[in-house]
Amino acid sequence: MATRLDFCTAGESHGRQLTAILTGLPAGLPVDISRIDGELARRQGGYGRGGRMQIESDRALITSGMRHGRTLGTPLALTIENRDWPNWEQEMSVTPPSQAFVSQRAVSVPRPGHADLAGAAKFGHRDMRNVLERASARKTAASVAVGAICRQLLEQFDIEVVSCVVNIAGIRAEAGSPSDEQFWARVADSDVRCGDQKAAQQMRQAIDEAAQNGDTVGGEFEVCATCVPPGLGSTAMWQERLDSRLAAAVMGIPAIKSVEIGLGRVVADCPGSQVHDPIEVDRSNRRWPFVRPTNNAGGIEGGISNGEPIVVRAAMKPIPTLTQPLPSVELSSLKPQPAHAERSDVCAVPAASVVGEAMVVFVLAQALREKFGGDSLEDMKAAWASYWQRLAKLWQQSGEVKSK
Ligand code: EPS
Repeated sequence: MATRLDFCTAGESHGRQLTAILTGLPAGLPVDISRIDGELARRQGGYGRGGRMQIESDRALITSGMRHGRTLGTPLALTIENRDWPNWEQEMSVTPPSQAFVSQRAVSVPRPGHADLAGAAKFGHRDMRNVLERASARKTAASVAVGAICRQLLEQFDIEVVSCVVNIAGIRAEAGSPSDEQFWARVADSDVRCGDQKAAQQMRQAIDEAAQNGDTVGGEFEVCATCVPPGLGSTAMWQERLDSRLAAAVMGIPAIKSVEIGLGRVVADCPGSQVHDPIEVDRSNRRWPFVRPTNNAGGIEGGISNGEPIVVRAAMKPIPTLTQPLPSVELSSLKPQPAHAERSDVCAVPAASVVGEAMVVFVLAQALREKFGGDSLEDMKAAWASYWQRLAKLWQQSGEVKSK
């Protein structure tokens, strides 16, 4: 369906480029391309990244779907070059390499925790480079570029999405409230994307220690979306629930092992009186007169956005490429051998937090397109205005809110 916002990406970590195709954008959306590169730069940063980020300097090239700065309502295609590609041209050639070429980088000892072994079994590969190249989180650059475009759609409706790191290697920090501008400025300035400077320092130390020990560390990030209208998602079908879609999108980021909305797993330990958010009325807000003193639901009730900030938290496992490798098995001999090791990151939680933002942005933009439809931004805005008018009328008719 043309109005269904969707995207797919292609590209190997050390191949020529990443490609993304994004369908279902309305026509007439202004897109500032420099902002895509800004988001790509944010994803590239972060304390604990390996040598690869010194090579890459990601730039998105939009090749279709736009004219004179605005979307056409047709599929939008973009590419991001891999600057490491010239070092891998023969190794990653899409055509058969010359006969003289002997791979120095064939991978035959799977890394515990990586897609290597399961992927070799699934696809029938002997050289597990054929698995790891696409399993690599390099592809998340394409998702972030897509998110940067979808974010510009959300901004047309005043919806904002931010994220911060709340745990690295077990060192925890609180997420700030969405309105705490100083907190978010500290997050933006922090190379671990943490707004608590003391915790950030300890996080850096933990990353340094892991690097010294040939080890890696994981952590958690939190994404928060504000000004999301009530009514996105649905309770009708499991696939339509906003929470199930956010969970799938964030779980789809490489290395994510858990996703929580609002209070998350803590709901299991508490009585209903301490979990559910009371409903109060603020009569000065005519179109949405409901106020919640708490937001344990993380902005979603029954799979539908309820007008409160949407809060998604995810846990990332430590990266499986260890320079002090774990025991494994060489696949052709089945003899024990330390796992494959190559250049990698020690910690990618700050980058994952930026990717998490992009995925939440995408799901919200998709749900927004579903609710407000239309072929152009103008159509969408008309549907948006009429929805808010309908809501305002509903509360006026119920006698709860007197018109001014
Ligand atoms: C990755 C390993 C590292 C990361 C890479 C993901 O790359 P390389 O093997 O080339 O050193 O830096 O992430 C990126 C390239 C990126 O852009 O995020 C892996 O194995 O998943």
